[in-house]
Amino acid sequence: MKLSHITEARPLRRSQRVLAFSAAATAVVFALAGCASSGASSTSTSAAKKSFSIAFVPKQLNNPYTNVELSGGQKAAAALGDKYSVVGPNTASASSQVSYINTLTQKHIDVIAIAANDPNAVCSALNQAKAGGAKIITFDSDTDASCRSLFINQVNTQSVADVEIKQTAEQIGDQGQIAILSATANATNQNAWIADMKKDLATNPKYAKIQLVTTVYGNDDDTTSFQVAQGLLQSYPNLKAIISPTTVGIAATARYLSTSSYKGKVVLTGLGLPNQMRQYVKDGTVKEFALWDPAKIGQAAVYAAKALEAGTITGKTGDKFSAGSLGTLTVGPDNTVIVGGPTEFNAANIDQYNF
Ligand code: RAM
Repeated sequence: MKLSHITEARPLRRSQRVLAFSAAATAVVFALAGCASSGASSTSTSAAKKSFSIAFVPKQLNNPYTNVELSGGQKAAAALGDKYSVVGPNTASASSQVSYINTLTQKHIDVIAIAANDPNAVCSALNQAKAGGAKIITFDSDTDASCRSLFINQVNTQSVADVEIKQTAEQIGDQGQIAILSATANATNQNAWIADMKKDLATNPKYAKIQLVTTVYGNDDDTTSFQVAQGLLQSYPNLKAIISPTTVGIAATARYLSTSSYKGKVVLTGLGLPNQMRQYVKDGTVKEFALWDPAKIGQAAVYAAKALEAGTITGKTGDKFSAGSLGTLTVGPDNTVIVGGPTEFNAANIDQYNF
């Protein structure tokens, strides 16, 4: 199948699992089946349509995690015969997605699936899309609940916090200073995980001697994250561990630690892609980290979109839909679908994973 790009796009090439994006592209849209949208209104005819158009708006392009997520969406849309496209900013700042949403509204895309960089900054644009007939799904990072029908959450929020704190506490003997190196300050998913980590630290007596000294932001930019990690270790000479619940942040921090005097002394945990973290597990920089298969999020989003478009679900709690190889997924509280649980990676199992 051919990938075609529509607006301001530079040439894209297709790989088996991971889509490579141009670092300089300001807007990239590519689609299976030739084009992103037929231009037809979806308002009243969607249920009768044979196929629909879904556009993914990730937090940012050029993020390896995003690319794996999208590969799952692309595959599912191809399997279902639906039109798939991606458009989004190169940086994950709060309002960077707004203009892309507006363009999708003008194109009458049937479903917009967005990983929000900010819970509220995109809402008015999404509401306009909705008014034009589009259905709105969030994935990875939610908006305010009023701005979407459904949230495809990779994993239960509290379970992410629990695994992060557990892996960290174990390695520092349940005591000492720790810090969090997050993505952007507004990211809904990051902030939800951080809030639950703070709750764990405050309420579990086992963690009473662990002190969270600061949260810093690498903005899901590799260079910024690397520099912020470096600064963190200079500012807190007694730091025992860094938790980086972002794939960009943990990889950059691991790279910094791996050639520094902190290697093997300062613990690094967080959420990382096994393919990015493998070398740091093997060289002893990192002992354990966690994640899930991001491709499943893209897949779940496409199947949820299909069910919304067909009118078999509305996104209410208790709704069920078939999601291909993921089986039947159920909409839980807060119109949220949980795709799976976190997997813990270490030297013993990391070679079993390829994403
Ligand atoms: C980064 C992004 C993304 C998050 C993953 C774990 O790539 O911040 O939103 O879910 O890490």
